[in-house]
Amino acid sequence: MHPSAMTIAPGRLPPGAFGHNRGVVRPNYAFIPPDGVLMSRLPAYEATDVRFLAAPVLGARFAQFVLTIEPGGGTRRPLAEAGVQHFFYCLSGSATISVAEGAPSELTPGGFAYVPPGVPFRLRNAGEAPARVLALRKRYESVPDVAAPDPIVSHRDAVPRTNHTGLDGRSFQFLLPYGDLRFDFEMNLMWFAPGTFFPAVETHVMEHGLYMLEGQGLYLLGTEWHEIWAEDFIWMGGYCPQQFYPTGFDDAAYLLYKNVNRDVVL
Ligand code: UGY
Ligand code: MN
Repeated sequence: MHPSAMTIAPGRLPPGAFGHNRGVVRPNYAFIPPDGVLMSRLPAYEATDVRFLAAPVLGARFAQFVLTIEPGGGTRRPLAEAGVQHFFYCLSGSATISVAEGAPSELTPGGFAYVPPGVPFRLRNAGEAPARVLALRKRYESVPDVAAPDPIVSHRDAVPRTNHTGLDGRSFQFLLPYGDLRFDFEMNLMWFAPGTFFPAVETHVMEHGLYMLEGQGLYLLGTEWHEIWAEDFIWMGGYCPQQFYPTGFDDAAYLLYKNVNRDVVL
């Protein structure tokens, strides 16, 4: 009998936890289901838990994490980090963000914000339920004669769905302006209808942070396939071979970080 089919008394756990971790951590990628990601707190936030998904200690050159902000919680005061950009994507609940001198905006699920390097922001939960916000911090790679980007606060419903591949069932939402050299990373919603899949295994210099939003599938990392579903996270370092093969009856979607628009450092 599968442990999930057993009747277990309250306060007890079914057998099967030992040795059944879907997660793996390899030198150039990591597959991280949420179950084993423990929480911490951040000094700049109150009534807020943080769960780090990617960090330099893993090999990533950025940090990605989920904030759970209790009602009345959030940044203690305007927070600004010299040379570091922030990106926020609301997963559930709602959070109020103010960037620089801009008016406060409500981030509801699918709402997002880009905060340029060094620009102060406040992120607070004025609602009555906890807010879950996927967050990313990346050191800005400045380029002579290219200005840093302006702040963005928007919602995925305001971003067009495109498909440059010509393949049935694929679609993309580029949450940050695509091809704009001021930005040194992309945050892209990747949509897959049942039946579609990557035409080839990708192997590229860019790094990824992938947060699964909905649906399910099989993900190739290096030479191993992993079954993936909502709330799983993947870090892919540069040149990690990767392919996605959706499964199930519904669309699959993930939010994908990708560093772009910069030369390699020699
Ligand atoms: O654009 C990309 O690099 C994307 N196709 N990779 C991915 O989804 N793993
Ligand atoms: Mn890729």
